[in-house]
Amino acid sequence: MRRPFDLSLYLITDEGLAGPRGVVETVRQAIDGGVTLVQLRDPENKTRHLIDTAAALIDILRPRGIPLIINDRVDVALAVDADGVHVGQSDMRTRTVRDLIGPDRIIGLSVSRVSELVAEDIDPVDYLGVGPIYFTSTKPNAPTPIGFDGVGAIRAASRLPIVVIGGVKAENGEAAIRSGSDGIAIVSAIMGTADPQAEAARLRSVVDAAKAG
Ligand code: TZP
Ligand code: MG
Repeated sequence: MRRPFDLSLYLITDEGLAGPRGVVETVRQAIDGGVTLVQLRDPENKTRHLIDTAAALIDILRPRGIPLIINDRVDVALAVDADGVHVGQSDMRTRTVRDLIGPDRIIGLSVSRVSELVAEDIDPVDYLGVGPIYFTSTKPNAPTPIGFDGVGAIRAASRLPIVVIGGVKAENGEAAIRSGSDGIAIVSAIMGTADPQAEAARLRSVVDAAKAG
């Protein structure tokens, strides 16, 4: 059975933004604020460092029932028994990811336009990461920003759960949910802030209120 997940407040790690506080401590504080899902994203570091970080994250997340998704690295996900893998348009094909990680783990796919909703790529996928909504210096080489109108087009074209990413913060969280998204994916607004717990709590209350309204 597919492992359950909640996209409401999806924290994506960034070691540079975490600074001396570190990724694991930043995540520990943020989950106390209400993060519902965590992705380890680290395109820079060596494999052993990724595995050590992933294992440390699982130690704090699993007792709370919060899944850990690994960006791109199927080998790292399997090495630590993570809950899923997130891939982009030029990463491993999703059907290959599914073959490797089995039926129970979660697969996320980044899309920025409707033309990327190709059936054979989408079939193995459990949720879509949609964006970037706005330009963000966290990923300056990301595709052209699509705004919330772009999210609406993808929402209309797919039944999969959606989480929006790219320049999302408390101020536009309500608009994100109104665009048809099931949650918000956040890097800098949590990883790069002085009080990750307080910021996560603020973001979570925006999402919960928008979903209730
Ligand atoms: N993919 C598209 S935009 C992005 C990623 C990983 C970065 C989002 O970072 P931020 O700081 O939440 O805008
Ligand atoms: Mg990738």
